[in-house]
Amino acid sequence: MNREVIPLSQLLANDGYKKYFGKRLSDHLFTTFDPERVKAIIDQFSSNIEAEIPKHIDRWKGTSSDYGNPIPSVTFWKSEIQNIKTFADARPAALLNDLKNYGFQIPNPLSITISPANSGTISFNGIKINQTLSQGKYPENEEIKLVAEAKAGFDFKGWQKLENKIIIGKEDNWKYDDKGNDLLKSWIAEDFDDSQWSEGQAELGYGDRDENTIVSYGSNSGNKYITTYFRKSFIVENTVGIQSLKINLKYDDGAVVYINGTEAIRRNLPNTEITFDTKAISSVSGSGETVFSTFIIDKGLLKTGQNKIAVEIHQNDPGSSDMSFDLEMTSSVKNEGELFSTNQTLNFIHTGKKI
Ligand SMILES: [Ca+2]
Ligand SMILES: [Ca+2]
Repeated sequence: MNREVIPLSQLLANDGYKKYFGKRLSDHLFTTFDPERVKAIIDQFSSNIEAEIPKHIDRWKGTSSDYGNPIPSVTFWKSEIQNIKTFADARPAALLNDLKNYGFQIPNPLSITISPANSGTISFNGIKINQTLSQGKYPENEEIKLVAEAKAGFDFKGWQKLENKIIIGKEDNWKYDDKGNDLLKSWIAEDFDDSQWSEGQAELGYGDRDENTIVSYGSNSGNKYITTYFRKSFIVENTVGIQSLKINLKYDDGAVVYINGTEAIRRNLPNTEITFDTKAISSVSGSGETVFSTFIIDKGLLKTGQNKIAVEIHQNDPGSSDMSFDLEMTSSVKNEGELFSTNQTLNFIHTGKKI
């Protein structure tokens, strides 16, 4: 065991400390280590140094040191950043699961929205939340204390219950084109005619034996189609009252998601124009193959009535053994009516029920 770990493991033998440590860890996983926050910081820091990377690749080419080999290419550098983001997505769930071994109960979903956006902050068990929407999990039956603070120009009105509505469920049916054709941009449009496309239940893909629908990669397993296209119509009864919109996406290896013709998510693909032969930056492997990554989406992309969603999944290599796609879309909806509480401080036990 590492020397550094010994004091912690001995402290954890104390029940009071174990309880304190697990609770504090859960607090930070919901706030400080919220994947959306962490990924935004990773993006910010990587964009700060991106312009310098080619110079450093050039400078250290062919050298070696005890620290390891130099970065071989910009693509490699980007794939390493992608790996950190995948880790950030998966880490809170892994740690919360581990807390069950320390006497904590199962983690339950928890979502907190500040409405309207940027009107204030919420302190969550003493840790300040600035972002409009915090979504994650917290161990069941633990105490949570929220304190709302309005920014200058706003007044605190109260706490209101939000209801989570599933707009598109996991394992739903999708139209798909797995012919390896270059569809250019027409297929993204709302009014594109996909009546001739195949249809099947998600997960769609091949190679992992967890698919409900196996799609084609062509006739050559060493030279598979890079891109497979997916589309779906869905109904939103009323956009009024929607506070936030979220997509949980399972993708292997890269994905772009369009809602009503507008790009809403791009993941593991270059920031340049995407064509049918654009390869994903890196391969998705390990836990990244089974987890759904969460994306907060601009709710303004939805409209009341019929909506269209279009998704392109890109392989990172024509020899890649697997391809996966599934998607869930959920919204947080405000119920009209009474406020839950008008006290700025709200204490409650996280039972897993909505508040
Ligand atoms: Ca793959
Ligand atoms: Ca799969």
